[in-house]
Amino acid sequence: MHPQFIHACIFDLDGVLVNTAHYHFLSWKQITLGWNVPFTEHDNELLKGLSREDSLSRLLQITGKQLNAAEREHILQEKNKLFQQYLEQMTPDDVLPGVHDFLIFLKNNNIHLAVASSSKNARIVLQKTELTKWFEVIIDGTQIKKAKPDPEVFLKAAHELGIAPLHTVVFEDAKAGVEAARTGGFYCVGVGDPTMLSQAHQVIPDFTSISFDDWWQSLSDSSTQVVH
Ligand code: B16
Ligand code: MG
Repeated sequence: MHPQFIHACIFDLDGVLVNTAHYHFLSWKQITLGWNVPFTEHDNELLKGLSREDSLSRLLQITGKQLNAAEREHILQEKNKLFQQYLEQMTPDDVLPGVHDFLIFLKNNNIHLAVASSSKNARIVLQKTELTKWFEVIIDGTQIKKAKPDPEVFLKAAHELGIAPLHTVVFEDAKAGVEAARTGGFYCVGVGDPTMLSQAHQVIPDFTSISFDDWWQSLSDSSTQVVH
């Protein structure tokens, strides 16, 4: 992909634009403490990007815990209550470092911007962190039938922007999200740990550790690479 062919960037929300990925972990952690079973940040990597329901299914697999349908429903509500308590305290300071500067860089290059998140809380998060104004299109967990790793959320965002996946870069911090982006035919930049995100075309640690101009140029090489 050559930079001149990029017309849009689509951002995952939790873990890419804001630090809510950690709040999801803390909420699930509190649930598992109640069950008296171990659950680590490493286990949590497998839940990232999945819908709330799919996250619970994966959590049950990991911990070996069994729940009936009513208990499942109760836990889903409890987890969301815990998560929403963290959201209450969110401010623009929760935007991850380098994000604002990167959005300015993209706008200066006339790139269209969208958010594509599995979260049903995405709009509250964007509002609390004052990020809403940056994005022409926002697709969240309430607008899709199939969550990541299905590409629906990204395809819907690209469709609403009116730009083909071929001309769009997706930024993702989750394995399931990288898979979704690649299945949808997008160029995918992983944000975080290269060992977890090895299926991405490129992996960057975060938005503070790259030169935006160098990154822009690096898109010319479409083979998998890690940008330090
Ligand atoms: P909610 P993203 C995802 O958001 C999170 O990564 C994932 O951990 C969470 O389970 C999912 O949203 C659902 O969130 O419970 O708020 O509906 O990374 O796709 O922006
Ligand atoms: Mg994420």
